[in-house]
Amino acid sequence: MTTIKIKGMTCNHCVMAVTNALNEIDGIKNVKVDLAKGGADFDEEKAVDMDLVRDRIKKAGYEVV
Ligand SMILES: [Cu+2]
Repeated sequence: MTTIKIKGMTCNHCVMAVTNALNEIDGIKNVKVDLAKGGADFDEEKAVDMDLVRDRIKKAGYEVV
């Protein structure tokens, strides 16, 4: 399991936006975004490029820290 910290999430809409952004990335499965912790957990079915993850989260309006 991979855990990332995400800055900028304030409500369940943000959780959904981040969840969708992660789910769209090839190789990422079992996404769980935690608003209280300000982070996300996911499994990598195959190696995932963290720069891509950062980029997609940023496009959704948030920041991986
Ligand atoms: Cu929100």
